Amino acid sequence: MLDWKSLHKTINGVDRIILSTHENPDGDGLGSAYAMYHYLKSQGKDCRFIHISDLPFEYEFLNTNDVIETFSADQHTDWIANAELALIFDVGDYRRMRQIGDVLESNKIHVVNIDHHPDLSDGRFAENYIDIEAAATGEMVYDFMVANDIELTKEIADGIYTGVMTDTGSFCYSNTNQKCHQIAMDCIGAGVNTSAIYQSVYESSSKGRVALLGLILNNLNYNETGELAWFTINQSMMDEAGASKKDVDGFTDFVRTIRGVEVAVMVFENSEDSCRINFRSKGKYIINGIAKAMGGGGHQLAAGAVAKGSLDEVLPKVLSETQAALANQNGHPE
Ligand SMILES: [Mn+2]
Repeated sequence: MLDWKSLHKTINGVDRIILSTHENPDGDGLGSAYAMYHYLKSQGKDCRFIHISDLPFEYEFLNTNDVIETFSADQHTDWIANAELALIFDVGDYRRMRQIGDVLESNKIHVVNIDHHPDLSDGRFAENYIDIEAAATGEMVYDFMVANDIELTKEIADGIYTGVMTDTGSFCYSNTNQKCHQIAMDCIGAGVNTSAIYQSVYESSSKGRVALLGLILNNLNYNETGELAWFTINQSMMDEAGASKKDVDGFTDFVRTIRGVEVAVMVFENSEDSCRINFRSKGKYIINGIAKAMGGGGHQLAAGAVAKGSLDEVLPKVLSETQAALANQNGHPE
């Protein structure tokens, strides 16, 4: 059990608090920080929720009164420099805060990591609250509220529910358990409109996203056994579809839904010399070791990495690492 009362004490002792999450934020990071933001506001704290990316369209519903801010050095550096505490949610890796992490570090801010990703022992977190058993960081925020007898307001519950819903694939993935459903029940009790959140997140695809999905599905690749499926996205596909970077989220989950596919892999050409890689597994294979070998990390069945190099350079490496890992886990090391 994590000592959530101790975190509460830390919060009570300060006034100015920055909340943040990882770049390319997802529903868990955003929902967790949003829930905590509203608790801190209710306590009269001088807090701001600042992250490094643009807010994805499907999470605009969390942005009531424009409380979610995108970092800009001009607007935020001085304010962050005078913060007494930083609460970072779902980040996975300190570096995924980008410039916000640099500002925190250079001003020696007390940074608390609240996460269900494995501990990377990055010395820059002053405190770590890590629970790799938690289905979502939103579940940990729920634990914090319960441990400190904090009532779930509608806003707090909206954030927690969004985190748990998105990280469990709407309560379908293998990490879903009784507690996830208990949290959902408590959130509904607090007034959360679950179908409205579902629609905002999953039924608001841009036309560019759907066009890009069409291009991907026409160019899917399988290994001999059909257990591994992979696809690539390059800049010309992005241009042809009129898609933006955030449109690619969730494609790997979709490819995993194909019958017989155990592992789905995406290699996305971020720029001429950088690729973003996503791994998803149905459960037969553990894939975060592959992500780690590529310089990334994540959960056993959902992981990722950012690798230096062009698509043509990175793809063969990803495929050989993945094929080797699958063979190894089948008891046939190459
Ligand atoms: Mn998460």
